[in-house]
Amino acid sequence: MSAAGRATADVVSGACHHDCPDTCGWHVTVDRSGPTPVALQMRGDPGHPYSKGELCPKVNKFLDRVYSDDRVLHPLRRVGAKGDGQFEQISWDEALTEIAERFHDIIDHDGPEAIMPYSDAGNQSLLAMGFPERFWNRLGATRVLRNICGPTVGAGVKMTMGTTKCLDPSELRHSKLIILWGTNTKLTNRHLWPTIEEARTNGAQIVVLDPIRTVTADAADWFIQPRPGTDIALMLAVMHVLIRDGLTDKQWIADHTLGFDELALHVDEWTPERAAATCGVAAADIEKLATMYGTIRPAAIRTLIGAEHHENGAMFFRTLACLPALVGAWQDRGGGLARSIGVWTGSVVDDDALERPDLLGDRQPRWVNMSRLGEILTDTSGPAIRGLVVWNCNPLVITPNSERIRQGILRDDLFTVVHEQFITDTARYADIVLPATTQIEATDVVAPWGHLWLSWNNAAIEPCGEAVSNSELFRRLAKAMGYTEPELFDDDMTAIRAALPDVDVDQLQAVGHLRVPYPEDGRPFGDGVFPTASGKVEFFSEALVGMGQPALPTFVAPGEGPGSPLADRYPLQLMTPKHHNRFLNSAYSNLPGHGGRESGPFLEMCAHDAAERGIVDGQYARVFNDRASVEVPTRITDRVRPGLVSIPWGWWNRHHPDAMVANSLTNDALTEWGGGVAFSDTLVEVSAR
Ligand SMILES: Nc1nc2c(c(=O)[nH]1)N[C@H]1C(S)=C(S)[C@@H](COP(=O)(O)OP(=O)(O)OC[C@H]3O[C@@H](n4cnc5c(=O)[nH]c(N)nc54)[C@H](O)[C@@H]3O)O[C@H]1N2
Ligand SMILES: Nc1nc2c(c(=O)[nH]1)N[C@H]1C(S)=C(S)[C@@H](COP(=O)(O)OP(=O)(O)OC[C@H]3O[C@@H](n4cnc5c(=O)[nH]c(N)nc54)[C@H](O)[C@@H]3O)O[C@H]1N2
Ligand code: SF4
Ligand SMILES: [Mo]
Repeated sequence: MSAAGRATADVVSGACHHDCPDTCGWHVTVDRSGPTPVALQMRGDPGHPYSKGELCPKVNKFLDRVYSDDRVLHPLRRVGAKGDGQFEQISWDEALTEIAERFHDIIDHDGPEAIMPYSDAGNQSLLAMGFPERFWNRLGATRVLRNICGPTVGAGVKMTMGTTKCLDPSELRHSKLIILWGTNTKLTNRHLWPTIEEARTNGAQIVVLDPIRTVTADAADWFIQPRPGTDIALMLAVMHVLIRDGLTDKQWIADHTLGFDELALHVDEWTPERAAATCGVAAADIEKLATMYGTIRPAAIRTLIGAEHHENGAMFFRTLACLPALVGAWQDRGGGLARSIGVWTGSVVDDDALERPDLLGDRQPRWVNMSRLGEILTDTSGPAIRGLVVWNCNPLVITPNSERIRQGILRDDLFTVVHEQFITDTARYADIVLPATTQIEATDVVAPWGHLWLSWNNAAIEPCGEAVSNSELFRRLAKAMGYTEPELFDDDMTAIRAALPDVDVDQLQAVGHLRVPYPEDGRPFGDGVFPTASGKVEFFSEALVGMGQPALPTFVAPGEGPGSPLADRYPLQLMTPKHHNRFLNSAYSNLPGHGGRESGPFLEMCAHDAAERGIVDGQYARVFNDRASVEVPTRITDRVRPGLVSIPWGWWNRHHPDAMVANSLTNDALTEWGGGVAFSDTLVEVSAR
């Protein structure tokens, strides 16, 4: 159907924009009989090759979000104190004039790097994430490394394999052993679960490794519960057993790996007993896991990002990537390591054409890490940020050490603009709030990270109120600033075509989805060639030595963890995982009926740790460390092991002020490389309130 044809149809197809591996296809039924088209219904698109007609519980109710009474529909200016949430409606012209005046003033006095954009993948579509970069390149702002989710996995894997490319998770249907290592598939990647069940029906065994007994662990054939942040020790012991028992693929190792002898010597001391003491998993279970991994083929390891949230997060993935090489798993269809597949879908995207780094000219921008926002806004020793623009992100809820961010964002000399659909915890602190469209109000393309189908999203309705898409916002800002470079004003179709130079964009729009190139035999490394310096899988890495890291996979305990000096005062480790099938990160927890406003966060604790502190089930407890103190009801459960507590994450402070947010407590130390952050290396103490 032509673009015009689709636009007048009653059913408009689109694709989910959420930062979720599944990128589901949807159909929106639109009533065009009145003066303004109204979306009546949203359903999964049965023709979408991956999601096959199913959405998740939150997006099934997406229209509640679109038509919520709480939507921001007009530009707003702060009238009360910062954080009070008092705003008055203003016109777009007033908002843009004020922003441009403030920005020019900041640039004149402190230079362009005193302005900082802050965004992540709240809408992970191409234009929504990429087009704004053109504006920031032109302005020369301080830039934020978007490393809070995923890049550390890639940075780890790359040191072993020379690439961040891994197995298409849909290939798991061919596997006979599936190890879900630090990923909560049933919750976070639900449309992969049917593939896993299909493999199980064909005889596959499903093993889950997670410090928390998740819904995915409940569904596994075997659940292993290591202490968080200790899996590297467990992996070294698995290697020990594989080598000791002759379960490695010697020929493949000889042909396609570097440093096996050094590795063998190194793991010789990592007996299952030694690892058991570190990770809290019985030595017999480590033996059993290694034997399964060394004898069952094809064997696939599936991981996402949960385990990167530790100080040794990059080493976790560097070490994990060694395992398939030891057993020659890459030879088999359905064997190897599956992680984000964004590098495959991203291979058809020309990032430079989308983001136009040439607009920077000779300037080198200042880069800062998004996880250190609290420090960036409060540290007076470095250049001060005086202008902050937030979109696609809710840092007051999602970024670690969030009380420090709150302190920073309260600064009188900081001018904050937030482009949002709702008055989030972050938007409450804005000087100007600008209304953002939802995915059914703007055309865009999504390059997924959980499957290979590039997906087209049609705008189904006109923007609600005066909302604008991210690309339209930055066209307006460019004009208000007086910029004249034509690229800043490209319309959406021009920018999409530039970003997808080798894709038949008309066909993608007509069909709605298009599969990106991937090896036809399903084996990304069937030839055993890897793009490292040696062309092989590197058990021993000179490149890591150059980065000041150990050459061989090495377990280093985190600075904030059990056994560290801080553990004398704060003996419990806190995890703050995704938990809710009606939230997507911090989104939806403000909407009635999604279980957010109504319920509130809680503390999960084992009976032993609770009894030691005189805490009973349901009782409010105080969870505290040097960063914050929060009060939440306790749930006594065997889902967490002794020494570990969990506060599921995603709720807003605004609805649960005593609880603050889980991230009030979390650690903002960075991973050893890769620029990730150690949310899960957080120590706390808990007391009865
Ligand atoms: N319903 C729902 N779905 C979502 C999201 C959501 O908020 N809600 N968020 C989306 C986003 S942004 C992402 S990135 C993906 C993430 O998808 P996942 O990576 O699957 O999700 P996480 O919950 O971050 O982490 C997975 C698991 O890692 C475990 N983990 C943490 N540390 C360790 C460790 O040291 N060792 C081991 N073995 N396991 C560890 C955690 O306990 C957790 O259960 O999910 C996406 N899907
Ligand atoms: N404690 C703890 N913290 C975590 C995690 C964890 O597991 N535990 N997970 C981390 C991970 S994996 C991630 S990815 C991050 C996610 O952090 P965020 O990217 O901040 O996640 P979201 O809650 O999805 O926030 C996106 C915001 O973007 C807005 N939005 C959606 N679409 C658009 C649009 O088109 N335009 C504009 N302007 N705004 C839009 C939404 O309304 C929402 O408020 O959180 C991280 N933080
Ligand atoms: S949030 Fe994920 S599972 Fe839900 S509709 Fe979007 S892509 Fe699908
Ligand atoms: Mo994420």
